[in-house]
Amino acid sequence: MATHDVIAEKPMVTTDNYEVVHSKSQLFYPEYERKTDLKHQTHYCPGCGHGVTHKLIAEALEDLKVQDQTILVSPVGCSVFAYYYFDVGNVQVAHGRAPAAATGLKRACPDKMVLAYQGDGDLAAIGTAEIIHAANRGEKITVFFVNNAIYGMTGGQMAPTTLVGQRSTTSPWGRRPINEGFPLHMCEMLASLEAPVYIERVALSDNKNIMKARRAIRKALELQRDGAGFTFVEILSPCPTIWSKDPIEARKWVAEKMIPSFPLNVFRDKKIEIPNNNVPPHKTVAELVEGERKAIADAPLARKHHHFSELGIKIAGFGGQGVLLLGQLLAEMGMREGLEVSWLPSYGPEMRSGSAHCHVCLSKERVGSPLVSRPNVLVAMNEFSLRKFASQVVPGGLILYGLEQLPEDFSAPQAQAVCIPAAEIADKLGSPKVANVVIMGALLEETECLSPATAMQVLETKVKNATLLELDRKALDAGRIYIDHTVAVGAVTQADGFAQ
Ligand SMILES: Cc1ncc(C[n+]2csc(CCOP(=O)(O)OP(=O)(O)O)c2C)c(N)n1
Ligand code: SF4
Repeated sequence: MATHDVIAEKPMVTTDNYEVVHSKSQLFYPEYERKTDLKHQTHYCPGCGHGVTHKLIAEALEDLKVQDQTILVSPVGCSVFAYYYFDVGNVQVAHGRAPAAATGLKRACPDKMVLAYQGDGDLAAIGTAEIIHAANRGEKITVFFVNNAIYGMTGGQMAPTTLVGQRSTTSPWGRRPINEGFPLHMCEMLASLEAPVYIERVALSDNKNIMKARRAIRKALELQRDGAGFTFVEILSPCPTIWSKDPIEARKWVAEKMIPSFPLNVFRDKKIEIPNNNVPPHKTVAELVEGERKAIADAPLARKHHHFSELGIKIAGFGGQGVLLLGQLLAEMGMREGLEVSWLPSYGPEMRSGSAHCHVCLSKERVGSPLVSRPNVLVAMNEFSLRKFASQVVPGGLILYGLEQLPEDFSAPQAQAVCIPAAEIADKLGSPKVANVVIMGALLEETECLSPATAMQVLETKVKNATLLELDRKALDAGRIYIDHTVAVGAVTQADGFAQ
């Protein structure tokens, strides 16, 4: 009681056998944001482990004198309102994302104590990836993991930690490993990683274990204060309401059912040295922004009279053919010529050799949408893309097909089609990789939308290898020359891609 104030406004209630004393850590707000008659108490159900865990954390922070340096990241779940109680810096994040948010906070404010507070649904279901990667990176945060073997807030659905045989609204016959798998043991999983410095599981089953929980919570916070590394305390915690038990029975259930499945243990307690060699040069955000601003200001801007007010280009092919890069180059060229531009990639999960396409807008006005659903120009680097997108091309638009001739049964009467065997030309130049630059040359020559000189400027800034740059220059020229000397312009689509 020495360090914690007795709340004066509530009179002490005397019962026959004992006095009820409302007391709480000074680290809690004096009053909670609740209805007037509930301002002295939390919203947690009687006997809920969240209340006890809050008290243990608050007392530890108070005793460590770190209230003003603490940032608490609250989860989604019954404890979502932790920020109504803890008088510290508070952030409330999306479901499961506390370790990711805590990572950012700690990296931005390394001198602060950053705590993530999470339930088992939050941490071990929707947030599994975040906790594993934060632990694996050895983020210097403390995570308090309140495991009550159920989703409390949403009315008792099965959690990853629900015990085998335990009933929940989504496992009404009891959890069956054959159907729902086994409970996840987060401490054991995290202890298989190299970076964490402290991992302990404790239980709120009886006073002795609550005292152990108190020690574990303090130890984790002390380690963070001393800059040690990733610390994690799992707290087996009663949820009397969802378990349909009174608070005493619920505590017994923690002891008798939960602890055998989730053994209490210190899984990790050692100082870990994470190698910190090869440190990249550090720049502040201001320096980075300034550098970027200067690069843009220094870039030569070739203001050019463009014959269009807006040009939508769709570039499609297989992943690996450089279709996305071609779009980026065009967008960058557009910027250099003072146009508004956008570039929007779209590719399947397979990336390399799967189909990929991108949308490029070049415009004199601000771009309304980066999506090009009715392109003026379609660059199709393979037959699949040609067939897929040709019908989208606007009447009078252009199809630039990256093969020698169009498929025999193909027609897109609304558009002009020009064929250019880009891969073949690139091969002859010495590398199939520059087929996209051959196509770029053809596109610039055919549409005159941007200047070839700007194309070379952009390539010069992107391609550092002199041999490759020379190859790109040749590819650009080859594409232009092919259009000038080999292709008849003004054609309507014929099977061979040439004019009638
Ligand atoms: C993205 C998203 N998905 C689902 C939900 C619904 N939801 C709210 S709390 C919760 C589970 C909370 O369970 P747990 O983390 O165990 O916390 P407890 O309430 O038991 O303390 C779920 C699924 C949500 N709010 N947001
Ligand atoms: S439902 Fe369970 S976890 Fe939620 S406040 Fe009530 S006892 Fe606590």
